[in-house]
Parts: sequence; structure tokens; C-alpha cells
Amino acid sequence: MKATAIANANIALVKYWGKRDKKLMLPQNGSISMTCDGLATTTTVDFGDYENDIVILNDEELQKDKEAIVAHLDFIRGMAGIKQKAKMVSSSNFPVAAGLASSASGFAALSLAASKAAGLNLSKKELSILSRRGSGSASRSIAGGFVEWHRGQKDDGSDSFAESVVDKNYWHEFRMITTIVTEAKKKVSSRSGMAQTVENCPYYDGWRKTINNDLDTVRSGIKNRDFTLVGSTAERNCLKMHALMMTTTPAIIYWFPPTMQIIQSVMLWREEGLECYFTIDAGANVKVMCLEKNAAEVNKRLLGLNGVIKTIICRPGDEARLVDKHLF
Ligand code: 2P0
Repeated sequence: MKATAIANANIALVKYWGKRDKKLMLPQNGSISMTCDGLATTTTVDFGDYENDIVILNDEELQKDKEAIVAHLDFIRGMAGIKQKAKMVSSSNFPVAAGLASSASGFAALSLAASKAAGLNLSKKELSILSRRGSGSASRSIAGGFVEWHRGQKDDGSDSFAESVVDKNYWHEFRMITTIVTEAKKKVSSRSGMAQTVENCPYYDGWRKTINNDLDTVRSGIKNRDFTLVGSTAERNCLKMHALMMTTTPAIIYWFPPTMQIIQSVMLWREEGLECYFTIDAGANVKVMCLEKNAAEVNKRLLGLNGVIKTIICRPGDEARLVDKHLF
């Protein structure tokens, strides 16, 4: 009863920020992301004669902080009708909890590995829904390439799942340069930050009114491989989300000084004719979008900025998948 899965992180072009149902993890709005090769989590799950669930993340056994993972294992045990406890070992090749969507690749890999180990053979749609219950953005890491998570209308969440808009080869020239300015854990989690925003941000309704337009624009921009349209819409969507964060009470400001420096540099480079756009999640790190032909130059300039620790250049990546090589 052992299985191993790999899932990639994803970076949203149209962001998810707010839930309409916290238990089922149903979003207020749909979102679109790129699944990133090179930002991967590998997870092995074994159901067996363990006294308690054992959770080992990046070589460290969790004692506290494992409730969400145990709850997800409980949910999968319930689906499969099994009682055995599990050992889970998981390892990511990028900094966790720094706005790089580690919960997305983590819960996607866990959902695939644990459901398989429990004897379930779920469809991609079912896997996306299962992953969503662990972490909203994880629903998108089940699929590859460019991915849309449908908001859905139903109260039971059965129509709120993610699927590919186009596969990873369709727009293989697209690059997402993840620029690390800090590896520290962020102070406000996405989950509590978005809950607070829905509760008291005076501009939240304005955000919701513009989302469908952003989704339509980015979806058709991806299908037409229109980099200017996708990049500029994604950048604006990111700024709108951060404006929400900044204007909720108490204010949430994820940016550090190097974040601002990258924002202004990207805008300047664009004026100079080097086309690139930024997007930022719930953290200080910045992701810079460009096309393959400009990636080396944009990357060189990013590495030349003060405060940039390192960069990871990602192309559109694979869907979550099972592999034969177990971690234990
Ligand atoms: C996104 N983020 O669309 C947005 C943009 C962060 C900023 O999805 O509570 O870890 O587990 O559903 O998925 C991060 O939020 O939150 C996120 P939960 P999640 O990528």
C-alpha cells in the first residue's frame, strides 16, 4: 500500500484570493496558473502497521503542524474505507512557505500518492477536487501546462476543479523566472490573509467584478500565445490583489525593499524594449514572465539587482504523476 507521486508548483496569472466555503475550500473566483517545471515536490505514502501517522517533510519529522496533513489522510482513508495509519515522506526542491506555493505541489503530490496507496483510482477531476480540499491552489497542480481552476456554482464543490487550458508544449517559449529575495517563512499565511480580506477589505467587491474579464483575457491570450496580453493582464491582476491585501485591516504587506526594486526594474526594462512582466504571490519573492528569447538577458539583469539571492527559470511543466522510485 505504497505509492509515490511528483507534482509541480504553479504560479497564478489570475489569482485566487478568498473563499466562499472554508470547509470545502471553494473559491470566491476562478483562477488561471502555469504549472512550473523545476519546482517539484515528491511524496511517498505508505499505509501500514504504524501506530500514528508519521509525517516527514524535507528530512524533518513534524510533531506539531501536521494537523492539515493528517486531516487530509483521514479524508482519503474515509474515501477508501481503510483504517491503517500512514508514513509519509515528502521533499521539495525549492524554499517552502516563501510565497512559492509549496502547499500547492505538496497537497497535489500527497493526494495522488495517498489515494493510489489507499487503493483508489481517481480521475484527474476527482484528484483536483481532492487536492483542493487540502489547499485551494493545489487543485491546479494536478494539471500540466496552463491551467484554469473553475470557481464552480454548486454548494457541494463538485464543479470546482482545475483542468489544463493548453498542455506544456503548446506555449513552450513562455518563461517564469522565480526570483528569490528571502527564504524566510512569511508572517501572515495565505489562508488567514485571504479570510481577513474577504471579511473587511472595502475593495473586495471591486476585485470580484473585474475577475471574469481577467480570466477571459488571459485564457484567450494563452490560446493565441499573445505574450503582451497575458503578461500585462497578469501583472495588473497581481497589483489588484496586493492592493486588497494592503487595504485590509490590519494591513498585510508582503513586499520587502528588493520586491519593489524588481517591480520598478521590470517596468524600466520594458520601457527599454526588453519585454517582461512581474507577478507576486503571498510573499516577497517576485516571478518575472518573459519569452525564451529574452530569458537569459532578463535573468542576468535580475541577478545583478541588490537583494536577489537566486533565480529559478521555469517553463510550463508536467501534470502530477506517479513514479516507481519511492523515497523510503
Ligand atoms: C494563487 N495564492 O492563486 C494565490 C495568489 C497566493 C496568492 O493560492 O487556504 O495556499 O490553502 O486554499 O492555496 C495561496 O493560497 O491557500 C494562493 P489555501 P493557498 O496562487
